[in-house]
Parts: sequence; structure tokens; C-alpha cells
Amino acid sequence: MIMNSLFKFLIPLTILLYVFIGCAPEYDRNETESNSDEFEARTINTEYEEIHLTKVVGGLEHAWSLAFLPDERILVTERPGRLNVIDNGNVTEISGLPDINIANQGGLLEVSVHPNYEENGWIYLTYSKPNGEDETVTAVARAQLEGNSLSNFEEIFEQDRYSSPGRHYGSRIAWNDDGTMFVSIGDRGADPPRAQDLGDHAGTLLRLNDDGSVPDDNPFIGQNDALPEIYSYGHRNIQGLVIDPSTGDIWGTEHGPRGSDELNFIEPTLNYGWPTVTLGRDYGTEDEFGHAEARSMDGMIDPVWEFLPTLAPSGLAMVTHNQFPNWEGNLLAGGLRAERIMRIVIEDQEVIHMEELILGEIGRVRDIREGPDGNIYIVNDQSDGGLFRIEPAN
Ligand SMILES: [Ca+2]
Repeated sequence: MIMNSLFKFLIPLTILLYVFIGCAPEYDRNETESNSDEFEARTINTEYEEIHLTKVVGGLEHAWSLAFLPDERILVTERPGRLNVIDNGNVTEISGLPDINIANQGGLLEVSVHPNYEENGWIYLTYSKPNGEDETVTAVARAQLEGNSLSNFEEIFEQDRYSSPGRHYGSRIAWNDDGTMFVSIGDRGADPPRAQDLGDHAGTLLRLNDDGSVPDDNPFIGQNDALPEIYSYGHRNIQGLVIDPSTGDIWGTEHGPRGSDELNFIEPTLNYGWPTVTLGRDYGTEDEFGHAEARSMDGMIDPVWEFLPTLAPSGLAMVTHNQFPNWEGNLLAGGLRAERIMRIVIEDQEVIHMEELILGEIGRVRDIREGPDGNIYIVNDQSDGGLFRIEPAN
């Protein structure tokens, strides 16, 4: 308890130092290996566990997401529009994808396997869908795997409004144990106040049935100015999303503007502030967004944590197995810009400790998941990237 209290004191103090003294540490670029071909498996000492980091497969271009099939095969998306199945180190491309806009941050994004996959075979994908006029939406589809192609493909959801530029698609999927799914939709980049408009899917977390329809008990049903798919709003761009299977708690990481990447504890109907409340500044102008005094505001939920310096979070996993006994219940957050994984210890929905598990070894971390074997799987965002695994060294 003394340690917990100490961390609770030290963490805000550290934030204050970063913000007001500007003493954010520089990353050591010399330690960075961007090309996965140069990667060598290695053992890394951490606070509790000696871990082994290995490459499962290379040759992936801007991989975005991974998901596990019950037969130990792994699905991996590449943003330039490829879905692959990885079987014992062999990568096979799956045909049958829809028309996808591959530009800027858009492309083939999330892949997720239905919790009852063994009964229904559904695989879910998110992607940037074009309208032929240089505008896109975040779309969700499902299909079944038949040999090396997708069959019974059906688009089950698209956000309500096409827009440009092709940024901030959100697109993570997480499953509830009631069979519904959460899907994150980013603010789409050009017009941040869309995230405060309940009549717009941009900048929200959605809750959908597995066929894309609206669950009867969604929290905004009956509110005239709100779209019924919305669960929470005021999000900039959630690209890490995980549900604690033991409590149902929903955790999301989202990209802020410079210096305000967030970890949020997400609850229904709540407003997570963007762009009215944020610590961050506009990347181009350095101007503050929203109200200068609004680090916090009544009616808007503060993040549980703001990552400083920038993490650029993508991918969020929770350790539920005992493969790493000292990490059970911890969150693992990937970081693109920071090229690292943060192990986050949560107690009573607060961050009590954080540790950097890897730092630069595999470049930009795009997605991180706990495998059925309890090991941790990661894809990176490199143009010549791959799928990596963390396992206990012993
Ligand atoms: Ca926020």
C-alpha cells in the first residue's frame, strides 16, 4: 500500500514536471531497429519477468491487426489491403476483400474473430470504404473463411457520413460476453467538433449486435438527437480497445493531439471531452484546442492517464492467463511513435504503476494481443514488418 500511495503521488508529479518544465526525455534512436529483417530474437530483463522476444513471421507491410483462430492459425491484416492467415510460420493471402480506399491512414484495418467462431465461422473486418468522390467512411463487414478466400461476405455497418481526408478511422473491435461488439470510430480528422455531435458517428465508441444492428438496450436509445449505435463519445481516435473478461470493464487508448494520448475507462453515455477538453495542441499551429483552461470540465470525463511524452497508442491487450504470473490483470498498450509497449498496472480503475517492456526493438507497435497460449503477440507498422511474440524466457 505504501508503494501504491507513492506511485499515486509520483505519477501526477511526473506529469507536472513534463508539462511545466518540459523535461520530457528524448527517445534514444540509436536503439531503434526499424527493419524487421535486422531483428534478432533476444531476451529482455523486466521488473518481474525475463522475457523472450521473437519474430513469428516477417515480410508484412504496415500490418494493422491480428486475431486468433481456434486451430492456432493467426489472421493478420496489412493496411495496404491484404488479409493473411499465418499457419506455422507460413503466410497465405486470403482473397475476396471488398473495395477499400488505401490512402493516408486508410486501408484494411481491424480483423476480429466472433467469440462463437467455432459455431458460426464469422470473421469481422473494418476498413476505409470509398464513395468514388475522394471521401470515405469506416465500415464493418463479416465473412467466413472458405479455403483461402472469404465467402458470405456482408457489410454490416458504415458510419453515417462520408468525409475526407482519410484519417482517424478508429476501427478497433472488442466483444462483450453478451454477444454484442464495440467498434471505435475516430473523429475523421478534419472537423474535430464532430466528436461532440451525438448525431454523428465520428469520434465515438459504438455498440452493435453481431449482425450490425442496434442492440435494444443501447444507452442512447430514445434520445432524439443521438444515433442509437453510440455508446460513448468525445473520442478523438480510439485505436486500442480491450474488455476485462472478469469485470466487463472497457479500456480504450486514443490518440490525442501532441502530448495528450489517453487511457480511458469507458462507460455508457459519457463524454470523453474531445475536442473541448484536452491537454494537447494542434500539430500544425501549436495552438491549444478548445478552452485554454479546460484540462478538465464538468460533464466531461478525464482520462485515467495521459501519456507523456507522446506514445501514439495503438493496440491494447489485457493479461488474463498465468503465463506471466506477475502481469495478470495488467494492460499492455502499444505505441507507434514511442516504439514501445507500456505495461500498465490498474487498481480501482486508476493507474498505480507503469513499465516500458520493449523500447525500439521492433519499431512502431501497431497492435498487441494476448494469444490463446498466454503469450503476447505484436504486429509492427513498418513497411517491412512482421508478427512478433513475447514469451517467458524460461
Ligand atoms: Ca479525452
